[in-house]
Amino acid sequence: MAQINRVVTLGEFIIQNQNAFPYATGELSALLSSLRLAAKVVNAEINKAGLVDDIMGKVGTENVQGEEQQKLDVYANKIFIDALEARHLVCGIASEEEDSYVSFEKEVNNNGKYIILIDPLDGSSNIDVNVSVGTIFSIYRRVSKVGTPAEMQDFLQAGNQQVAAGYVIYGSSTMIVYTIGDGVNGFTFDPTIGVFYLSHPDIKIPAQGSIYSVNEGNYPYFKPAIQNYLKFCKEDTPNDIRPYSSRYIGSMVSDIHRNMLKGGIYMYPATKKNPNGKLRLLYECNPMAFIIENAGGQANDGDERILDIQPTKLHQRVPFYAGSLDMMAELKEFING
Ligand code: P6P
Repeated sequence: MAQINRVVTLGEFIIQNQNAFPYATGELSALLSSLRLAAKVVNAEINKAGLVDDIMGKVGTENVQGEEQQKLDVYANKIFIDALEARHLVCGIASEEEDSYVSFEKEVNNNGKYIILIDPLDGSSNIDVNVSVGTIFSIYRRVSKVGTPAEMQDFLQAGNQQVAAGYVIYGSSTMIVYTIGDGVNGFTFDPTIGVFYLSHPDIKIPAQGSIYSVNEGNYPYFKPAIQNYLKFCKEDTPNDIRPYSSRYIGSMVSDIHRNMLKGGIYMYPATKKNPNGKLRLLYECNPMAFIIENAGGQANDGDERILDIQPTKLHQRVPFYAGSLDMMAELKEFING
């Protein structure tokens, strides 16, 4: 339980640190507070999922990825889009749950200087089995003319142009973790007072970790270099540094959050089913890469830095390797041969 006299709330923290935001400071506060509000609403619904049948399970539709939409996927998508549209700073949104980007055609939104990319509920297939899930968001300044509707070019910016990125993890406790490019801070939700307070200041991922996260069921489809790295992770060594521990819960936000706090590497290589990898560059890999690099880690596609990849499609997928510096260096040695 937070000690009131020591609580720094998310709202206070944003204001205290908004001068680090490279643009109009009040705008970041408004953007993050709308995301905070939406996170509280979605959190309340997720926490009921075990009790209220009508919000669990599948809608019976598929998203553009061909993935069955969970009822909470669709719900979370609407909550975040509505919350961001209402703040007028955002001229458009792209979401995993929307075929194309959503341009807020209202005059007041056309004057918005920002666009947001979002995975409203990542790992949602885990909801029915009570495994933690997350929301991932990525914020850019628009490149198209202010006063006009959002354009595709606003969404196809390289990850190194992000002005902010973060995730919400709906787990044993609900947290918001975000960066504006000057470090990473985590805030834990106290439902008794309805406030996110600073619980994990200046998160830094340990340079050396001993956790590797990958779906080993795809092992037969991995390139030999990745297979050899996994064998390396499992080798018995006299100094007991290895074998590493395998931890993978099928919810990227949770896997990466744990690895960021304890040290580790998360991998989603290309597979037979997903020859370009499964994870989406714009609203999963770029925001998580921005966060991990700001926590002192690395993220690449096996070759190129994730944040330097020039996107060509809204829902494009990339292989994704991210985590502790030393473990990423070990992996690189296997990839380079
Ligand atoms: P697999 C969830 O669908 C997700 O996008 C990530 O959150 C997660 O790490 C990965 O896919 C799980 O995929 O193929 O291992 O079930």
